[in-house]
Amino acid sequence: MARGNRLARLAALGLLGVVTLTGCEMPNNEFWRFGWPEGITDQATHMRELWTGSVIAALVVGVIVWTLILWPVVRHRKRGDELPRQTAYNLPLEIAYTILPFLIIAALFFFTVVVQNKVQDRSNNPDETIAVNAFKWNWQFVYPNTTGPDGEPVNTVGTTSEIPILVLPTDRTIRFEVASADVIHSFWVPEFLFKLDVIPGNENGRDNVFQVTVRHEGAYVGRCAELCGTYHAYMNFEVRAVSGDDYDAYLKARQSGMTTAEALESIGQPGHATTTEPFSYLQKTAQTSSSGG
Ligand SMILES: [Cu+2]
Repeated sequence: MARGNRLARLAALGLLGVVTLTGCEMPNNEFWRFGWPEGITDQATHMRELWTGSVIAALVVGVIVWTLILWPVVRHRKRGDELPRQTAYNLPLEIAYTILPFLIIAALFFFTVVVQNKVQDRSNNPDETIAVNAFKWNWQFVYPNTTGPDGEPVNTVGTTSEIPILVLPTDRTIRFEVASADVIHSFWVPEFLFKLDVIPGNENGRDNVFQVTVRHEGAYVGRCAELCGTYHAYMNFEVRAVSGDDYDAYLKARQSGMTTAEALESIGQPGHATTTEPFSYLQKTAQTSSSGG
């Protein structure tokens, strides 16, 4: 009787875990994120929900395991010299021990693959395509569907004295095609919760491709996440996510001949990076502090 009750309770808890995992929307606040950083893309939202669901499932399993440990410790303490009933070689129990963890792993694997497919999905027709070129040690961002005054597509190149700013529209599907001119770099915007290795040598295939939909306007730092040489640490850029209208106005301004900074200022944005400093600035600071000390 009591055992039947317990089993029913275990099953109910397991069911709760599954329902929680399959639920369309996970609660999103500091507590329910369980330390997960808040991303700014749809893809990041899927990843966060997988994390929240996984932690809830782990806690459900944890509570069951803690109960199974603590309950015998408290209720079945040694009461005398009489040996308690021996239950070794309990076949049904051992089968359950084997199958249950397998089911748990299968469920986690299933939801991981579902989310991975969403994150890596590039089947949607993108609204915008941006070509990213990585080189030692900076970035070039090209808007291939535009034509600047020189007849070439509008682009922004970083230098040692200027952080390249990648202007992106919110609420549109953006396809990134990343290429490297030399060694392996890695395109990483921490707020996307995503990084992609930039493998050189596939200019024709453009296999380094991913898509995101950004949902929050703002300035976010971007980095190279692959140790690519001497100045790897200074290979930063900035993502400036703006409204679709501002994005269109920015591209129009660039096509009319404005620089990145001028075009950004024309849509009411700071013309220079706000999230990170260019290499020359850091170098100067280092020199000043070492000569001062
Ligand atoms: Cu790099």
